[in-house]
Amino acid sequence: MTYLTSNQLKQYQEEGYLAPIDVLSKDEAFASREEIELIEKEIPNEIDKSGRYNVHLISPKLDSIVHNSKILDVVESIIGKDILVCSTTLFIKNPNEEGFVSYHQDAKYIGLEPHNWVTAWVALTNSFEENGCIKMWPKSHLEIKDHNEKFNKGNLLTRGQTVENVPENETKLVELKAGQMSLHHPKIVHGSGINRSNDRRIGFVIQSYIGTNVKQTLGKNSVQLARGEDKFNYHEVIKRTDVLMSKKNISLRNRENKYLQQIFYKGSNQKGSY
Ligand SMILES: O=C(O)CCC(=O)C(=O)O
Repeated sequence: MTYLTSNQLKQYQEEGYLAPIDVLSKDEAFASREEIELIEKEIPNEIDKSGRYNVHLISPKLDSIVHNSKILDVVESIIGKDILVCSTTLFIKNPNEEGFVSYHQDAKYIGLEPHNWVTAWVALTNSFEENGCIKMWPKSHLEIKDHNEKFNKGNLLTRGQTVENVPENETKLVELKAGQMSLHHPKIVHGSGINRSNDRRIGFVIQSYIGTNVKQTLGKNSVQLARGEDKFNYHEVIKRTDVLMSKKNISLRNRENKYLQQIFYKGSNQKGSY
């Protein structure tokens, strides 16, 4: 077991994020990429745009990342020993596409309260400045900031949620090799630029690991127990998969993704493509 050291924990608490952390081998990361690409080939458009959520429910390789004990040890250091998984997102940026992520805070629109949760961003390809890695604004996690909803072209966020006037000179690149992860706090301001390389940039994001005391205040999320015990039982529990693309799990995933869309667009009269 490799829990965070007190220095690493201090860094997370003070800066709002922590990286890089080695969690998968390069081969494991590549095998997960291959499974994603197989799904893309077998069921075209299934995991595009608003289908990018909860792919771990139909992919055994992504399921095993979500329940990876190295990741859970680190997560336990932050949110405690009772851990639920509450949805995942694939952030894929293809070369020659305009995809970017505006600066935002996850806690502003995800509905998970209290903020006893953490997001794990696992690199399935290298993620560097050139292909649009995440940029964090250290120490910005101390308060919730105003966001504009821009629904702007190329923005990979559902409503183009944007914190304006982020001081670029204070932001830090989070460069990761395939198999490494970063962790970020619910309130840290972060975003990313476009992919200027010749290969895809794939981030598999467990968004998020939540303590069992966390409620979904904007709608409904089902969960999986990742570690420990759930004494609160606030959420419906769904099974893990060991079968690739099973029909049953495809429909379960569709149901979960409809719940997510209701959360993401709550109170909005405009619908984006994610
Ligand atoms: O993958 C990216 O570039 C951004 C991801 C993100 O916003 C997140 O994980 O919360």
